[in-house]
Amino acid sequence: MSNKNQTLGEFIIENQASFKYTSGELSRLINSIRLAAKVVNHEVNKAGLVDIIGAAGDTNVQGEDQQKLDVYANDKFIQTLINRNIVCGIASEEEDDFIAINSQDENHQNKYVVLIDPLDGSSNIDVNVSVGTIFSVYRRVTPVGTPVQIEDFLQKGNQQVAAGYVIYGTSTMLVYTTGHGVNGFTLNPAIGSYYLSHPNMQFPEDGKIYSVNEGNYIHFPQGVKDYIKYCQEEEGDRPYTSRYIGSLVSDFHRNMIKGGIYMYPKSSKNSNGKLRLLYECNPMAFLAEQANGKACDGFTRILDIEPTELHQRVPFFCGSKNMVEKAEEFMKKAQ
Ligand code: AHM
Ligand code: MG
Repeated sequence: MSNKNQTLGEFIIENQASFKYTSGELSRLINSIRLAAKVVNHEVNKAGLVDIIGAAGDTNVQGEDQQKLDVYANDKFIQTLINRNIVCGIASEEEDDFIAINSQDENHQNKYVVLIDPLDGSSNIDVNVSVGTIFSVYRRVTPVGTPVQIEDFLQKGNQQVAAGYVIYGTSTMLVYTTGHGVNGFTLNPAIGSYYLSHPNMQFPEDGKIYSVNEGNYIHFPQGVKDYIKYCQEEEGDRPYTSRYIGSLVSDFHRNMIKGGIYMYPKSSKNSNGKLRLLYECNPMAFLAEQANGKACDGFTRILDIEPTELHQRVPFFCGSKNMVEKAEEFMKKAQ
């Protein structure tokens, strides 16, 4: 039984037997993410003190400015996973292509690939707003001992074996699932350990918060406009509250605790929205479903979408079940 004094390390050991495949590899993987997250957390927290913030001058594959901390977080997560020799491949939102690990070594028995958004919402760093790391884990589909291939990464979200995020907020939390519910651990910075602070997290079935960048309103599809108007109507428990941080992990985390919906729809400017299926939407959708919530692209379950490329974008609606279903209803009606 889980208890609130339990550390993440103890929790992983205790729950290892309930993982689908019990070689201990997945436990070691979560362990290295927890370690890298501690290092990144330290760096994020001192961003205001040292001159580390600001664009690094590079642009990532989506043509956006990279902040220095993005690069730092990307390097830390990749290095930790490579050094600990736990995975056979990594794909990162900050890298153009996937990385094959130990691809020359036939004895290399690692079965898992990790997809990661090392520092999501990084445009918020220089204004001291919470950012996060998002990760997603799959079993490779090509034979163990051979170099990983693109198809190991282009799997549907319903094949994920684990997913989670780290939120670097007023406190730092690691929230993850291995398909047996969602648990949240808070870092005690004095000791350097994560404690189970939020066991069995659940989205309330209904919520009163909607999170969307309303600046894009005129570019949204009619169904989204109609749903937003519905949220604002004076009726029953409406109008709902509008809350948008612009940091997916933070908006999701709040909505999971309080009840709400997050939307990044397509628009006349971005035909597939902004968020990436593999690095952002799939892991958050897996977490949402494990927490009794729901995630879709407006019509289709996110976890059933067949990925066609690493950096693919999809519209994203995610949160409390009844709210997401209501949004779907409006989308369908307006079609
Ligand atoms: P990023 O991966 O470049 O950080 O972008 C993802 C972020 C999400 O965290 C956030 O919800 C969204 O972009 C905000 O976008 P916008 O400023 O267009 O509303
Ligand atoms: Mg991102």
